[in-house]
Amino acid sequence: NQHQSPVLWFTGLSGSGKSTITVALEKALFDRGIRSYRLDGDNIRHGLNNNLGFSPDDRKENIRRIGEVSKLLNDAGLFTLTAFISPYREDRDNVRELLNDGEFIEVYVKCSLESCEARDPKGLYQKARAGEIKGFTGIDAPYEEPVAPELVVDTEEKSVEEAVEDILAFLEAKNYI
Ligand code: GGZ
Repeated sequence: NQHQSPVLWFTGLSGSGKSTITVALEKALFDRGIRSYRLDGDNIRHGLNNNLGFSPDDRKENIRRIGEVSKLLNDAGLFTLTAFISPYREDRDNVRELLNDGEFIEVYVKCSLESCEARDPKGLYQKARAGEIKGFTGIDAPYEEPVAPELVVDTEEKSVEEAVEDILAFLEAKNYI
């Protein structure tokens, strides 16, 4: 099990901090000589998945494809860090099934809707409240919390640096790094 490259699957509401944490984690891993690759909306939803929107079916297909890409990156020996809301438990579990035991690390980026909405970095919650965006996660579309994630990172309690430290400590304890 030593130095097995995992897929770190970050899930949580919009504005919970998934992207920020994966960017900081990528750097921290790089500083330790570990190459990782991040998948997020910028390199997936604008490319491979640019034909998908935010309906339940499209989100399902979004996550399925990201799962398959993660498996390929993982096969190539890279640490893979994914930052998608991935609101449906079943879809996340399907990715878990796709990978070998121990290769899927579900990281729940926990942050209350109230805090995410207060942060509203892109003004999307405001638009969703105004009815300008329909089917926004947490407002009028569901988010199914993980039942048994490998890790929970509470971004109301912890800074980005602390979150990264916790993740590194987990990876060390489990001999991934
Ligand atoms: C949720 C939406 C929506 C709707 C656009 N619901 O804060 P962001 O902007 O950067 O993160 C959100 C991102 C979610 O894309 P994902 O691929 O992670 O979603 S999923 O896993 O559910 O497929 C948000 C923006 O896209 N966005 N419309 N209706 N987030």
